[in-house]
Amino acid sequence: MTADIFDKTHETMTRAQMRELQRERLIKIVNYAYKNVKFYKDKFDAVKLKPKDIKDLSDITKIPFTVKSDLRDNYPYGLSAVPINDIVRVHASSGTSGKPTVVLYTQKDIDMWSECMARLIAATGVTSKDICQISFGYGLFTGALGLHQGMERLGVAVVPASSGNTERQVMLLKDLQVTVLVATPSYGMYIGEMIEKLGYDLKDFKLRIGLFGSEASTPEMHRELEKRLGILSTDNYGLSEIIGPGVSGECYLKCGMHINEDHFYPEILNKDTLEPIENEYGELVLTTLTKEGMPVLRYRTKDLTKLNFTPCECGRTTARMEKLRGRTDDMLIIRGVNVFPSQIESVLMPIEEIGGQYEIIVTREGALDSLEVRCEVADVTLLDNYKRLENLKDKISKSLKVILQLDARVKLVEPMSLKRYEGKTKRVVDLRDLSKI
Ligand code: DLL
Repeated sequence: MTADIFDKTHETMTRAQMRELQRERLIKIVNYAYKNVKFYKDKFDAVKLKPKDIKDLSDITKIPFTVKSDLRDNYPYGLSAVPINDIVRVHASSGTSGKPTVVLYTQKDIDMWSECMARLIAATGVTSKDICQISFGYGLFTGALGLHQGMERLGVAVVPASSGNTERQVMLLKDLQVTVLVATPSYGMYIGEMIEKLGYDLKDFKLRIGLFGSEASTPEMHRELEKRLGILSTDNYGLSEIIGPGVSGECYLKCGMHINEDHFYPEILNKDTLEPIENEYGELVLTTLTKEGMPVLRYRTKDLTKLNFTPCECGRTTARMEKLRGRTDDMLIIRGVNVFPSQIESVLMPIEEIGGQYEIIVTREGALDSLEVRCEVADVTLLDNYKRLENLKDKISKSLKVILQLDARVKLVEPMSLKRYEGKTKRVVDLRDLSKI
């Protein structure tokens, strides 16, 4: 398999050329943000920083961070760098509480976003001959329209199915001979389960590539998606505050997510000291280098990853970020041990006897934290066989113990009994705060 490079100029630059372009664009965006957004002027003035102090990429560390609450505090239009008549689109991120964080785009931003998406889509092997079903929810969420625009930019036929009504999703995939699926990995898994439940054979479908993103997923989860859907399953990453999807994505070789780093400048910082680090996992901090409507300087994503600057065998030279290990705020501390949900997922996915969905429940019994992992058995008859059930539970607990260094209670439940989500899945239920009451 190969994949066309959509923008040879920007995706195959030498490191020196890329750094020079980033330097020029950084200087420009810093001056632009300082001049047009009061929030940035105030932040710079508070630390006595002038735009002219930013001469080189390394000077970026002088710039104060931007965090999610800055967007909320300036709700809805406070961070706009242009008058409202130049804004052509408003999106918002799905906040769990309070006001959403609103993000703004000019037409130039939409064009840049579409180009960034088209690059990442082409890198997976998708071409204008493909038919793509978008099973992200359309609306304020950036996922659906972001992928939609990129697909159209590449000349792909788009089926804007949106999420929900999973039986109908399967019908559309089959009848319209869809070749590319876009969804969250967990919804992709649900669609795969529905295909099986409806008694179809993979031969009834023409699916060949999946672009999954918007939530954490392990390589094991992608292998499961490949098996269930008969596709190449790729991961792509982004966040509303920066643009939406389109920040980075895997090429068909799946060895890290290529960052559109001529538009989004990445830094990796030690998550505690916030000092720059190399070749290590840390918090990803992003700066938009070209965004016009709402430029964002040094945004703390809270996402943990690591960068690789070596050119990829696909021909692209853009920096690659490792699949996300999780967010700094996803990490559970259970009896003093750090646990990422992704570690649990990587244990569960390869186990044949269980399905692709799971739930993690953390409670506090007395002074002690307790971890329960619920998973569905693949074959319901197993629930009637006590010995096989106990053996399977034992096998899962032992594998979890090796990875987590922690005892977990395993609960096996009926197929299709755990809650399914059509967007981002909530895998963790942490009841510890409640149990303190
Ligand atoms: O989820 C943008 C997006 C849409 C990306 C569709 C990819 C595909 P938000 O709703 O603002 O934006 O959520 C952003 O989701 O900070 C990560 O924690 C998480 N996230 C996004 N993509 C991935 C991924 C969209 N591929 C937040 N792997 C980010 C792991 C991801 N986590």
